[in-house]
Parts: sequence; structure tokens; C-alpha cells
Amino acid sequence: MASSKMALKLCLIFCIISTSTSYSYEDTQTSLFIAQARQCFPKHFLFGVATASYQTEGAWNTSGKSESIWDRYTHKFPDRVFDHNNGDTADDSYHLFRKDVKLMKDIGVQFYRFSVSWTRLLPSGFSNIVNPAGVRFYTELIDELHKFDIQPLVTMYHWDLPQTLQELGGWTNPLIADYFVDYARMLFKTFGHKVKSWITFNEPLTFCREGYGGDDAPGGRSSGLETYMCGHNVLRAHGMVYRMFEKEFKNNTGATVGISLDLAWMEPATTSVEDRNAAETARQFVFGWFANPIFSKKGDYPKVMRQRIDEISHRQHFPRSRLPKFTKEEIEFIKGSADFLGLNHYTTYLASKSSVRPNMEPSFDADMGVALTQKPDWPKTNSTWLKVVPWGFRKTLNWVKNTFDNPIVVITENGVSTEPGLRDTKRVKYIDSYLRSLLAAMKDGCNVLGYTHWSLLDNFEWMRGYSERFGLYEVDYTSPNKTRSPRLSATFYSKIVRSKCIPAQKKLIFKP
Ligand code: GBE
Repeated sequence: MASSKMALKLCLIFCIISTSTSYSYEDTQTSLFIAQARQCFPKHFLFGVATASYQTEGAWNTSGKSESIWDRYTHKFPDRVFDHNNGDTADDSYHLFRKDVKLMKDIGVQFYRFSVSWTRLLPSGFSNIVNPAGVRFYTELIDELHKFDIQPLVTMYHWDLPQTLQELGGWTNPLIADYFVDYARMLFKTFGHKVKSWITFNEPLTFCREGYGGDDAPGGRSSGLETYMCGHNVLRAHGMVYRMFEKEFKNNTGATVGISLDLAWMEPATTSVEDRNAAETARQFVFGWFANPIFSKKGDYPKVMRQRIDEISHRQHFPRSRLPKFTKEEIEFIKGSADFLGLNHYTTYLASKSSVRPNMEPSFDADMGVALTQKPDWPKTNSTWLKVVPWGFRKTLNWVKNTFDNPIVVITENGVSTEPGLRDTKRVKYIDSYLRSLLAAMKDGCNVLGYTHWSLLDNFEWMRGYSERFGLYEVDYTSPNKTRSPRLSATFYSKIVRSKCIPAQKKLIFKP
């Protein structure tokens, strides 16, 4: 006991005076004392919160908004969504946005990341007819944000494609890149004087792999085929938008454009060379797929994707690779087409070489050839895929730094699901530990400018309906006005946002 008391005293002194290092003391016999010092972000570091249109707005057919692929899909296949629910009303943020901005002001965030709904702005999907009610809604939201000095960070596409464009093949149709450019031009023209940061796409990995190659809307279930057509056209569309932006808007608006890609950390399951290679292959398939064409010096798809998919396609008797090829011009205009990299990070997997050999069936997972698992003793959350592994965040950021020549990074999503209720100590711990890991990465030299917590509010969690809650604020879906109540984490996050420091954590655990 004596030594742990000592540690406690020492720590109280250190923890108060130190702002940058963490200390932990251990007395293996009777008790365990862990303390983490107050740690601070640079003064210019920015904090925000995020949501997305289909997950929060509701008002799915109000004032001229047309049907998106998520409207169609949840209405047509309610059984596929865990709680048979949909985003028809969601958080009703379409009507309650002023309340939401007030909540952001209460937290004290410097920016708000939200997405605009293509079908609310361009009901036919095409830019010839603009819906004035849609323009009015986003103008009012952006003005309300500016009123409270909250900068808008606008995502152009967070998965809610116009159903009209899906009927033409959606992201598998090469022409969609032109229509996306038209949509983006309309956004720059309409909101360019009020919005200084844009994100073209949120997580193309997710909507190409699980939308066109799996069970998310539009329910393509064509893994390994439509998956890559989607990715190819998304990359072309992104590059085309960036070049159009450079030519027509960049100088007049001083704005920046990036893309948000998700990367779960892929840790080799063992120290074997095979597993280390498997982990790198997985990183390249889930992240390099989109990051390499945009952020690497040479551009184009990662070598390992090209090799594996070409070879497996050939064995499956395809006359050409299922992974399309870029033209030289495409490689050139996609390369370097981002002012920053938006990074969404939530969790970690263990990677090992898959023992399953690819058969004749095209499949993204078989092309990757990596088995992904998670350690049973990693802390669980309310999402099966999300285990709490804070050190994975630091590794992710260092890998990005080393692989893509230390790009400017904005964390555009990070968060966790918890049980309903306001006492979300698990979310508080998650934020504390992930932010400490982020700070460690910044000390390693990673160039991170800001952090966005997902999410401001509980919202429609796609195929999991309303069963998984990611909000700093709880939403009571049974109440007519979708009452929002702050969780413990809202207060905790607010403290960090306002001070730019993670407060000291002290805890004393007695072992028997
Ligand atoms: C983000 O994706 C999304 O951008 C955001 O819209 C969403 O609300 C947030 O995550 C929270 O989920 O069968 O359960 O393993 C896993 C994060 C599906 C990356 C979940 C798809 C994580 C990719 C299916 N994953 N997501 S399963």
C-alpha cells in the first residue's frame, strides 16, 4: 500500500503541473493506480461534430425533395433494416436545425460537418431544375451556423443518391461523374461565398463495397464487380470536381476541397511475415484503393490491388480485369486532387492471411484475401464491428503519414455507440483515450488540423436503424418533438473543445 500512496502523491503533483506526458504507476500486490495527465492540443486545433442528411434530417418528401436510394430501399425492404425502420423522420433536423445549432453552441465547437441532400436540391438528379426550398433550407442552416461563429464543413455526398440516377446504374454508370460535377458546380455557385471547406465523398469504401457489393442501399450484391465500377467512377468524379473547382472557384472563394476515407487499423495478427503482408494488403484494399490515386506521388490504384484482382479475374476466365483501368489523363487529374485528407477512424482489426482460396465467384473479400478478426478482450460497444482500441488510432495516423508523405489530415469522424441513457461513461472514456492517441500521433509528427466527433445526435444508423446510438445528445424518438438531452459525454467533450485540453484522469483500482 505504501508505494501506491507514494504514487498517488507524486502523481497529484505531476498531473497538475504537466500538460504533455502521461504517467502510470503500478503496485502489483494490492492495487493499481493509473493517472493520466492533462494534455493539450495546439491553440489552432479545431473541434467539431458531424451528422449526415439521411441520418438526421427526416422530411424525406417535404417541399419538393425527391426519393433517394435510401428512401426507396428502406421503404421497399423494411425487413433488411434491423428494426424495420427508416429515415423518413429521423431526428427531424429539417425542422429542428435551429435547436441543433444551439446544441453545438452549447458544446462550443468551431465547426459543423453535415451533408447536403442531392434530392432536396436537385429533385430530378440533374442540375437543370434547382429546388428553391432546398436552397432555402441549407442557406438558413449555414446562416444560423455563421451567426454563432461555427464554420460549415459540407459533405456533398453521404450516400443518399437520387433514385433517378440509380435507375441509370448509379455509381456504376461512367456518365454519373458528369452529373456529379454539375451538382458540385451548383453547390459552389449557390453556397461558395458562405462555405470554405468541402468534402466530395464520405467513405466510398463503404458505399461501393456494401452498397454495390452488399446489402446497403441500393443493394447491388455484386461484390467484386459493381464494387470496382463504383470506386472507379467515384474517383473520376472526385478528380473532375476538384479540377473544375480549381478552374472556376478556388481563387474567388479561397475554399478547400477534400475527401473523407475510412480506415480501421489493420494490425498483423502475429509477427509472421505472412500476417504483416496480409495487414498491409488489407490497408491497401480498404484505404489505398481511394487514397493511392489521390494522395500518392505516382497516382493510380495500389500495386497489390492491380496484381491480385488482375490475376484472380484471369483465373476466373474474365477476358479483362474486374478492376477497371484509368487512362493516363485520368491518373494525372486524380493525382493531387485534394487540399486535405478527411479521415474517419473508429476501430481496429487483426489481419492474417486468409486460408480460403478465391473460387469462380467474384468477391472483394476474396480479392483481398485477408482474414479479419478482433480480439475477444478488446472492450465491446453497442456495434458488433466497433471494439475500443485507442492505440490503433495512433498507428493509423502514422501509417498514413509514412505512406502518403504526411498529408494534411482532418479527422472527419470518430465516435462510439452506447446503450440508451444519459450516463454514457463508455463514450467519455472512448473520447478520452482516442484523443490521447491522436495527440501522441501529432507528437510523432502527423499533420492533423482538426477533430470531428461522430455524432452530435443519435441518428438513423443505416442497416442498424435506431438501435445503435452514437450521439453526444440522446434523441427521444417517441416524443413528438424528438427531444434532445445531453449525455455526460456532451459535457466532457465541451470541456475539451473549450480548453483544447484533455483533463487529467485519476483513478484508483483496488485488486483483491
Ligand atoms: C461511418 O462509417 C459512417 O460514415 C456514418 O454514416 C455512420 O453513422 C458511422 O460510421 C457509425 O457507424 O456486419 O456490423 O460488421 C459493419 C464507419 C458496417 C465505417 C460499419 C461499415 C462501419 C463501415 C457491418 N461498417 N462503417 S457489420
